[in-house]
Parts: sequence; C-alpha cells; structure tokens
Amino acid sequence: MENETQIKEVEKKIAALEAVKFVQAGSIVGLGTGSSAYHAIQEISNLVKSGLEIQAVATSAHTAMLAGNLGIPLLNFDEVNSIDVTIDGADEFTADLKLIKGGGGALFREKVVAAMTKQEIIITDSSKLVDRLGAFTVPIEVIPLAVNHVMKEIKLLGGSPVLRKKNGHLFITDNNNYVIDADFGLIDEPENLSSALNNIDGLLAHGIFLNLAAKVIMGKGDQVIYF
Ligand code: A5P
Repeated sequence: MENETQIKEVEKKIAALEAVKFVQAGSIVGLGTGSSAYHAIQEISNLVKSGLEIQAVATSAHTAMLAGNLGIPLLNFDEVNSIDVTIDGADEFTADLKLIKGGGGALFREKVVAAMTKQEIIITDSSKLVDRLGAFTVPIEVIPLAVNHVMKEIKLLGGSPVLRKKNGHLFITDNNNYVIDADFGLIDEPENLSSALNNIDGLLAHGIFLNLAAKVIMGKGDQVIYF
C-alpha cells in the first residue's frame, strides 16, 4: 500500500513537471486544487523565484494560501477575463477527455476557471484513467437551502446521493455550500447526465467536466503519457 502511494506520488509529480513546461512568461495561470496540482504549484513557485513573470488565479482558498506562501503573484477573479493555461487534477478521466472532478470539494471554482481557460491541462497518476466515468461518485455543490430538493431530484435521475461530511461535520465549500456525492453507477451518457444535473434548481455545479480539458498528462511509472 505504502509503495502504491509512493508510485502514485511520483506519477503525479512527473505529470506536473511536464505540464509546467506549458507555462509561458507573461501569462495568466490557473492553479488547480489537490495533491497533483500541489506539485505543479511547487514547480511554478520555483520558476517564479528564478525570475519567471506570471500572474495566477487560484481554484480554492487552500490553493490561494499555498501559492501566496510560495510567492506566486495572485489575481482575484474579478481582475481576470481570460486565463492562458490552467493545471489541475482529476478524480477520473477517459481517453476522450471527459472528467470527474471535485473530490477535494473545489469543483465550482475549478469549473469556472476551466471555462475561462484557453488551455486546461489535467495532470494525474495512472490510476485515474477509466473506460467509463462513474466508479468515483459525482461531487455536486449545492446551495444549503435547496439540499432536500436537490437530493430528491438526484434520486429521480437514478442516483444515490450522500451529503459529504468531514470529521463528523457537514463539509462546507469555499462558497459556504454543501457537497453531495452522488453514485450513478457507471455513466453511459455523461452528456445527458450533465445536462439533467444542470437543470436542477439549487445545484450550483457538478463534477462532470466535458469539453473543458485540452489535454490530460498522465504519469505512468517514470513516463508521461498524453491524452
Ligand atoms: C479538487 O476539488 C479536485 O477536483 C481535485 O482536482 C481532484 O480531486 C484530484 O485530486 P488529486 O490530485 O489530489 O488526486
């Protein structure tokens, strides 16, 4: 187990180092959230310390704090119209670049940043590649007052919703909302499910990301594989 975790960490890191090669001087860079994005943020910080001039936008409060502590210049969302390149992780991806994200609960900002980004690069270890999405439950950010309504609608779509908890308490997002983790089984038509979820009132964002990733860079052993 220990060994498996170490291998995944190496794969995440080599994918991150490869992705950072796409960061150019003068660009606005989106910084992802999670353990894979962490490696990219560290490397971007090294480059900034060596003189690379970039500005960054963070996909979560946690990432903003990390990047700030590492000396990466940060912009607020309202200062940015477009992002050149974003490097973020994923919980699952298919070879045709469909993703599930939000295991860390930052899916809403991650989706907004991805939508504003010209080149969204996803970095993962080799365990994240799947034939069909859905073994990982779909994270869904919900406005608290709508939680019962959204849970009911998810069940009508055939899903099993569970309100996310952390350390025995309800998980609260950076936007003061809740997260529902919804099990839909393996998803045959991610486009249909994504549209149906988007139509639920009170649902802020869901973790199915379609047509947002420009490429996935996956670490496998000591190699990187591009999708
Ligand atoms: C955060 O909300 C997520 O979307 C992460 O990007 C995703 O969970 C991948 O995280 P790891 O890189 O830690 O596996």
